[in-house]
Amino acid sequence: MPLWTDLPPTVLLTGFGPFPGVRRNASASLVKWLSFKARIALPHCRFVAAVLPTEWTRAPSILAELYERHDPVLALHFGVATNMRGFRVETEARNFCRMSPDAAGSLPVLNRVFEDGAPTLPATIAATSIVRHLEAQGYNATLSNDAGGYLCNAVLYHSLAEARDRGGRCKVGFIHVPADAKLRDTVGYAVPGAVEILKVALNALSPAPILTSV
Ligand code: PCA
Repeated sequence: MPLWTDLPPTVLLTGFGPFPGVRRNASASLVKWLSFKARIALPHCRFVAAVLPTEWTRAPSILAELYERHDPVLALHFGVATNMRGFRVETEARNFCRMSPDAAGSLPVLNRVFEDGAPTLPATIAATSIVRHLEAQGYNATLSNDAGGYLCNAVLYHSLAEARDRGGRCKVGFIHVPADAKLRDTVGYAVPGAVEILKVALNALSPAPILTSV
């Protein structure tokens, strides 16, 4: 019987479904393609891809189930944003929810993610190294300390809190990609770029589960 240490480390990848103003969410196709490509590029890890509903209540509860079921070492979340190019690597989540209706037409219960939560939680992936590496590979990438006040920020906050409460082994990050990306941009640009993000994020883990040349 294999020891638990023999099990491949699990990476959780999430995107989002549609929401008001975005009928086809590019982050959903991104994570599906990414998990497929990542399994080939990084065979020592197990990749789990999920598309979260863009809903204030259901997204965090599904996320908590995913943590419980898969116990990931890395959770990388993707969502779309307007007026941007390439990759926007978020460095923190704010304890703030904008009063905007979700995909089910509901508003957040509170204007905060957690009533008593810290004002901000820092992302725990190697954000600066990721941006440097992406740029060196010819991708357009920026750091951002403003993930917005909608579901992307809320999911990042929930994920950081969940990872912290589970002992901090799992590193957590959020990447915004352009909302107007066509499928060919996703497959030809965002997916290979996201594989590079995974390489850097995984190599920064201690101990790194794999050795890759980045
Ligand atoms: N973008 C939204 C939520 C879902 C998504 O893909 C955001 O930036 O909050």
